[in-house]
Amino acid sequence: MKGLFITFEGTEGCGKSTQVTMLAERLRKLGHTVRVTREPGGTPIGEEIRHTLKHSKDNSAMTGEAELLLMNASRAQLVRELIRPALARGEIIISDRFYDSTMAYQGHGRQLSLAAVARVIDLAVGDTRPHLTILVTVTPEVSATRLRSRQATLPFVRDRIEEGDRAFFDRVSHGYELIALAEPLRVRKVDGTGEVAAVHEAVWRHVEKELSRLTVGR
Ligand code: Z5A
Repeated sequence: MKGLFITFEGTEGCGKSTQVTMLAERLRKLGHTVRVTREPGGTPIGEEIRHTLKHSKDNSAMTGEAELLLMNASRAQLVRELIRPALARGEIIISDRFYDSTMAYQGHGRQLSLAAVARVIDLAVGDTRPHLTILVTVTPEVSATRLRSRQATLPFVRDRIEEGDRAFFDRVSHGYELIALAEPLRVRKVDGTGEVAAVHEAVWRHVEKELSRLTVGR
């Protein structure tokens, strides 16, 4: 198999982005070609969709269905413009969120039909599926504390999705648990509450196994 596709998932503030950066650096030091991306976004078209989804001043009335389709419009572009070509070249691609986010947030969080969500995801990704997904878990309290401390250092930017209530985010967390239970070989849970370096070592243990199994570009 050419290339390796790794995704990171979890609730906001769990530490995914920090871990994505650390993993990419470690893999590059070992000589691998690594491409990092994120969802929604990752391409010029996807980044415009991201703005509409999160920050556009006129997005308050967005329906769950529109949100589902926009997430997957961004994803369809990312898969074809970036992920498939990178995998075909034998590179390692790391994405900060992918379709498990849609099952967790639009399926479980917004309570859309899980079957309909799965159909839309199928159209967006086809057979482009992650080889490994790291689900970083933290309690809602840890997540809130981290987000507060980060917000204190940045100018305020309204984010429509973060305006969801506690029940919404509880359903999202529960959704992630169900996803991990359903696909234990692909989705590996990592406790995100420890020190950054300790979390990275736990992530690395899972990634290392994939590296020895796959032929990836160097
Ligand atoms: N969404 C969706 O609904 N459906 C979909 O299909 C997709 C996405 C793909 C994207 O938001 C939103 O879109 C997201 C889901 C939804 N919505 N929400 N709400 P985003 O891309 O802007 O952000 P995010 O993905 O939610 O994550 P984040 O807020 O950027 O956080 P993070 O990446 O998980 O964490 P971090 O930035 O690495 O760390 C947060 C802070 O904690 C930071 O100050 C770090 O320095 C600190 N940190 C990190 N790790 C640690 C440890 N271990 N100890 C202490 N402090 C730490």
